[in-house]
Amino acid sequence: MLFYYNGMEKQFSNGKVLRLVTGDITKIPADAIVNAANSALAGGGGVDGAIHRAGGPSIMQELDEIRRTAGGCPTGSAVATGAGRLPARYVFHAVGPVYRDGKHGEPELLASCYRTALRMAEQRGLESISFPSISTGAYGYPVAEAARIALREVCAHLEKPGGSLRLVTFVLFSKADYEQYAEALEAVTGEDAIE
Ligand code: AR6
Repeated sequence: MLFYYNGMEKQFSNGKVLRLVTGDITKIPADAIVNAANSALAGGGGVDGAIHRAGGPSIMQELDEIRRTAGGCPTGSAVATGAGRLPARYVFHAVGPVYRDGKHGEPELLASCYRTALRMAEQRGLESISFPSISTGAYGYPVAEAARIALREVCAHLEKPGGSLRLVTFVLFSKADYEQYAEALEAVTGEDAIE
C-alpha cells in the first residue's frame, strides 16, 4: 500500500517500510547511511563530499586503512566505516558504475550496490538504512532507470520475512529526482501486483 505525506511511503504487509524523501542525507538519522563512493575510496564531490564534510576526518582515516589493506573497493560492492559526527552508526561506501550506454553491466552493478548495502545492514542487525541515488550524479546514470533498479532491489528485500531492517529511506537531493523515484515506485509496485 502506498501512503503520501511529506514524502512517500510504501508499507509492506510484514510492517516494513520504504520511504522516499527529499533532503540532505547527512541530516537524517539512520543506523546506516550509504555513500556513493568511488573504487579508490578517495573521497570526492556530490554526496561523498557532503558525507566527509559532515562526518569529519575519522571516516577518511578508516578508509585509508581499508585502502592500505584491501586496495579499494570494486564497483558494485561496498565497505563499512563508522559515521563520525553523522547521525548514524555506520557509513556504507558503495561504488556504483559509471554509466556508458547501459550495455556494460551497469544495471547489474548498480543492483549489486544496493544488495550489498542491504546485506551489510542485516549482518549488523540494523533497523534503518538511508540511500542516496547512487550513480545518478557524476557517474551519469539516467535517474528513471536507476530508480527502478534501486527500488526493485529494496522492495524485493523488504518483502522477505525476517531480517532486522524495518525502514529503508531514499533521500533524494532534488525535487526532480524525488519525482522520478516516486514514479518508479508506482511502476515497481504495479509490477508486484501483476505477479
Ligand atoms: N544528500 C543526498 N543526496 C545528495 C547529496 C546529499 N547531501 N549531495 C548530492 N546528492 P554523486 P555518483 C545526490 O555525484 O553519481 C563523487 O565524487 C546527487 O544530487 O554524489 O554515484 C564520488 O567520489 C545525485 O542525485 O554520486 C565518486 O567519484 C546523487 O546524490 C562519484 O562522485 C549521486 O550523485 C560518484 O558518482
